[in-house]
Amino acid sequence: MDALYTDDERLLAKTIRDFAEGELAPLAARWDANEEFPWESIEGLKRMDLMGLTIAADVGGAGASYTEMAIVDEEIARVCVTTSTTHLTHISLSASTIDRFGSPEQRQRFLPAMASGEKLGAFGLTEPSSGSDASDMQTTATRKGDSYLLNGSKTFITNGAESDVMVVFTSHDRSAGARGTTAFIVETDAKGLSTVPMHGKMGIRGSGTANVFFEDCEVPVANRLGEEGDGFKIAMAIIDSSRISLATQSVGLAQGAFDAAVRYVQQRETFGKPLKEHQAIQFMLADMATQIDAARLLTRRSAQLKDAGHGHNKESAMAKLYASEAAHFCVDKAVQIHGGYGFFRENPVERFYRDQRITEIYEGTSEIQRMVISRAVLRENAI
Ligand code: COS
Repeated sequence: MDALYTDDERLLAKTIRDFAEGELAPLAARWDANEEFPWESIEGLKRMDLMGLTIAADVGGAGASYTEMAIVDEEIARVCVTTSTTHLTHISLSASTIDRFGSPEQRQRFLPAMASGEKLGAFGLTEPSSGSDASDMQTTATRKGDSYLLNGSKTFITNGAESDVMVVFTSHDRSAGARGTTAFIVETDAKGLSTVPMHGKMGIRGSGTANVFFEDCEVPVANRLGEEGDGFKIAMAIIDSSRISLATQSVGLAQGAFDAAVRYVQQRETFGKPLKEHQAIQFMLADMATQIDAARLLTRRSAQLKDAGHGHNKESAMAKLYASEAAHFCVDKAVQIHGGYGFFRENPVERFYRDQRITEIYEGTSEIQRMVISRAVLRENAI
């Protein structure tokens, strides 16, 4: 794969790898053990000019393509999945929605501070009773003069309690289903908005996850994204591209687990020879390497389609589905190769094993990806 990269892409990967290994790797275990939000990593990401990575240049971002994002965020996830989740939520879900669907005034008002990292973004879609069935929202928005009053709650919101800016999806007309949804940019210091951090996650334990409550939370009409009724389509379009980011995360963490396994098999001996000389181990490495490359190629294809302005609904779902399941395979084998040592907290593969599990659940479960892919396939082949 590396041979297919351009010189610039190779340099980008090396720069981010040095940053991630130097600044994120030493702290990743502490963030995980203490369920501590990775503020130090945000400082590093700001200094590396990564908080505005894919945000357009006219509002202060780096204007990077999704192909470049896939290189950068693979290197981050290879070392720290917590940082990757925090970063990708900020750029690929929150800022990206404002960048793509905000008015010129909204883009100028919110994006420069998000691109510099001064303001952190979150994305409020999931609710206690609507996850996969995303259009079944209970949070309401009621027009009152020049404002809307938001009432309801969101759950599992990444960066929820730490964010300054949250894109929030609501229903202004529950009888209209998906067509009755409306999106807003909400500043998290707004009166009537409160957050309660959620603790006790299996993995990505340093990333912030929160319940968010709205009680007559007043949001100006000027903060509405698009028109009333545009909300669900905005959410779906953003999730389509954000799935490329999540596929990237899975490739990165699978690569991290693989690299640890490859190091270990060359050091550890059993039955009088290094692990690497046992065929059972060699076959595991071969399957891991093949799945990682296939996942990376699917991810790169979906990024290239997006960068070229083509539809990528099916392809990003395929990348996310395959990469997250390949990551499942790889973390499992990495722990198996490490034997008892892989079962202990001091070993990064133990953390990758726990961090991986959410990749098959968030941004659409594997079952939702299969639903999206099969719908597209049947649409393309309709008779
Ligand atoms: N891009 C743009 N518009 C889309 C779209 C997409 N990818 N997918 C659907 N739409 C539009 C449809 O065209 C339809 O519009 P019309 O009413 O004008 O025809 C509308 O949205 C409703 O579409 P559909 O009937 O297909 O919606 P469903 O309720 O069947 O749901 C799934 C579709 C299951 C794909 C959707 O709910 C989903 O992706 N759920 C998972 C959500 C998720 O990932 N949650 C995790 C948290 S995200 S942080």
